Amino acid sequence: MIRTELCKLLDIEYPIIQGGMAWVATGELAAAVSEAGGLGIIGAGNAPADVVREEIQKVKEITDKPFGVNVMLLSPHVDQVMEVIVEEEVAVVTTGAGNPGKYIKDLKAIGAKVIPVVPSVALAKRMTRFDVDAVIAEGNEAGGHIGQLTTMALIPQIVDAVDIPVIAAGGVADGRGLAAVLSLGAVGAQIGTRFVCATECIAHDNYKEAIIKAKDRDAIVTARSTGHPVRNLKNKLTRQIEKMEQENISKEKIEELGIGRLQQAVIDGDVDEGTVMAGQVAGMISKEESAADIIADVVAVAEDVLETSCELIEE
Ligand code: TUI
Repeated sequence: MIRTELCKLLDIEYPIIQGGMAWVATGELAAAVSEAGGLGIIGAGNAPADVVREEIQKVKEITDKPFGVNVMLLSPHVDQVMEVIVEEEVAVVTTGAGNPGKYIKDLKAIGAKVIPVVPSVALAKRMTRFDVDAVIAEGNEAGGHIGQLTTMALIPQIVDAVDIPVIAAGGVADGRGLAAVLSLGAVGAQIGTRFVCATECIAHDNYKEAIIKAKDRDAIVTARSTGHPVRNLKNKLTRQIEKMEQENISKEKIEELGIGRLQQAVIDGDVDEGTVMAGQVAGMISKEESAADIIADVVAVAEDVLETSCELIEE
C-alpha cells in the first residue's frame, strides 16, 4: 500500500490530489476523486461565491470523504469565496496565483488544512512564515499559469528549503510520475490534466478529445510577454497570440484577447478559438476513464515501480 505522510495529514487513502482547475474541477469531479481515495478539489477560479457554495454542497451530497477547494487569489470574488469556505467548513484549501497569508487565521479556526501552490523556492520559504500545512510545488510542465522551473529541478530544491511536506505538481499523470516525485522527496502528487479526461469531469468532449489527440510538443507556452505565461494546447488562438507577440502588440491587448477563452473551450467546446489549458503530459493521455480507474492505475503502477526499480543487474 502506497501511504505517505500526506495520507495522514489529509485523512485520505492514497497520496494523490486532483488539480483545482478553473471551470473543469467541479463538484462532480472532486466527489469522484475523493470517493476513490484521493483528495478531490473544486477549482473556484473566478467563480462567484454562491457558485462555489453550490459545488461544495454537491460534493457533500455524494461523499462523506474529505475534499478541498482551490482558491485563485486573483479572483475578484476571493474574499466572499473564503467566507463560504469557512461557513461550509471545507477540510482543505489550496491556493494559486498569490499569497493566502491574510486568510490563514480564519481557515485555521475551522481546522482547515492550508496548502499554497508555489513555483519557486523563494515563494515556498515565504509561505512557511505563515501557518501553512504543506506546499504544492508546481513545475513548468503543468497546464495553466506556470512558473519557470521544471518539476525535476524544483521539487528537491523546495524539499531542502522548507521543513513542511511538499506535494509535487506538473508533469505527473501516471504511477511512474508519482514514484518519481516520491523519489525527489515529495509526499505525494497533484494530477490535473489526466483528471480532465475523467468520465466524471464536465469538460466538453471536444476538450477531452483535444487532450487525448495531443502529442508530446502540443502543450505550448503562450503570453510570456504579458508576464503571465500560460501552458495550453496549440490552436488557432495560440497562433494569433504568438503573432501578436511577434508584432510587439501591448500586453493589455493580448490579455484582453484571453478573457473568457477558458470557458469557451471547457464549456462550449470551442477548442480552436478557446484556451485549452493542459500540461505537457497531454501527450501520454490516451483515453477517457473513471476517476476511480485513474487512481487505481496510478497507485498500482507506482507500487510496482517502487518495488522493482532498485533491482540492479548483476554482471
Ligand atoms: O494557479 C495556477 N495556475 C492556474 S490558475 C488558473 S485560473 C484562470 N486563469 C486564466 C483564466 C481563467 C482562469 C489557471 N492556471 N498555478 C499555481 C501557481 N501559483 N502558479 C504560480 C503561482 C503563484 C504565483 C505567485 C503562487 C504564488 C505567487 O505569489 C506571489 C506573491 O506576490 O506572493
